[in-house]
Amino acid sequence: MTAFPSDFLWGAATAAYQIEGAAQEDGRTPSIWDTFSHTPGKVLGGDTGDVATDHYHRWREDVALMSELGLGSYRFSVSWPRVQPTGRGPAVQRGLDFYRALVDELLAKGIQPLLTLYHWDLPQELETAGGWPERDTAYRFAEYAALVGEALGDRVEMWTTLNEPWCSAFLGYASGVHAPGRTEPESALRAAHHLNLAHGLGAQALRTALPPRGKISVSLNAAVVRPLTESAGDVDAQRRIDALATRVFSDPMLHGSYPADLLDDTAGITDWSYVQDGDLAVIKHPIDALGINYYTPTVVSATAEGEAPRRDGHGASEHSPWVGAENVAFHQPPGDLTSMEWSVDPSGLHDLLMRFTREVPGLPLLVSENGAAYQDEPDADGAVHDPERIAYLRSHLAAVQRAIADGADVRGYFLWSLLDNFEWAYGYSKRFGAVYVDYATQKRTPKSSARWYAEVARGGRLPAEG
Ligand code: IFM
Repeated sequence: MTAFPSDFLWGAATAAYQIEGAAQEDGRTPSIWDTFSHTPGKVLGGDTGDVATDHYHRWREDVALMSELGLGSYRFSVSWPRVQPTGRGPAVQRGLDFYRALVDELLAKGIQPLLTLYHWDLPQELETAGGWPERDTAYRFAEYAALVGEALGDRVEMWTTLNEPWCSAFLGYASGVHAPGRTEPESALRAAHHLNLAHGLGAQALRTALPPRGKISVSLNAAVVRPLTESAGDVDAQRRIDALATRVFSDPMLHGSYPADLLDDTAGITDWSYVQDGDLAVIKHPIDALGINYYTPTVVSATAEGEAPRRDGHGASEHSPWVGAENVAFHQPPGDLTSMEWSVDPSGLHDLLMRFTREVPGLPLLVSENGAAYQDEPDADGAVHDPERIAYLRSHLAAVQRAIADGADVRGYFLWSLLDNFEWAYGYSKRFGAVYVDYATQKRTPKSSARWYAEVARGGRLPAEG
């Protein structure tokens, strides 16, 4: 196997609500995920992020683990309600101090921080004021971006505005399987626009706050959508879902316009009049890299007359996240399944990297999330063997390598996730970590995949199989 580029970033990723815990400490106030997870019936088993993996208290141990695993970079998110509890006004110093200490420890160990500003934990007060469907939330985000940028810009070089805005908009406001759990199609589209605007305003604010070496990106869970057949109906279903999953964000962010077909498809739901003059120029603010989060492809078809549309794998809800495309049917793609019942298909990652290589030549790409959940359990000796995850990582890293050979400028790979953690509506039932967490004791045990990944990171190449 040939080597990856010598400056390739080998990382792992997490998000604040999924790992930090300490939900009520040091001035933190509830986010929409605190409210949602404490609402009976919203999260499997009634799990919450109150304690999570207790990273807020164990961060030194976690950084030591990263160092032991030879990681070159760590992607984490800042909890907005920890640094700006009401979503307005001055920052809470204790909140900023936590992230400053974390970053300093990372840097001391030679691990580059990649800081995500928003990984879904909107301060509850902002949701009470209307949430992402309201324009003001985008201005609040820009203010928060400036606060964090000014506080940490001297030591953090790589910044991400939003993680997977699709989930925030469409799972949060259309299907309601994510916080805040609203099921209002028009609100989902308004939220999508205001998330786009937040990205643009946030990028502007960061550009002002950061020193010139600061780099700004956004992470999209751009979808790989494949038609079940080449029939006109199935190809049209693919187009609709691609518009709603990917182009609703990537077109304004990268090209400064909304896709005309999306506007047509959703005309019965909204008139898009909340897109104000000048918004698209703000949203198109230049970025230094595009983060791609990829797990599995999607296969769609048109629904036959009288047939009930089959739903996708984004949680159980009678409300579709695919507003304006509710008739599209979703099918299980081929391939082995992870415990999320997501099929394993690394060709999708190659396809996505090549898509954006063609669409925005010259824009560096990061695989900002990729990984798999399996039902890992320690054996009698306490070791956790996860050969399926190693196979998943190997095949997806090989796809990245193929994309690089085909001309994609991929600068790094971030395994999701460093630790087992709170998997949103699935609570703690899904384990994505390279490191096993015993939630009763908070003991961390690197799985075999963590050791394997450490070897990859150290050598900069995939080891021989077997
Ligand atoms: O756990 C999530 C993460 O928060 C966002 N991307 C997908 C992961 C797995 O579902």
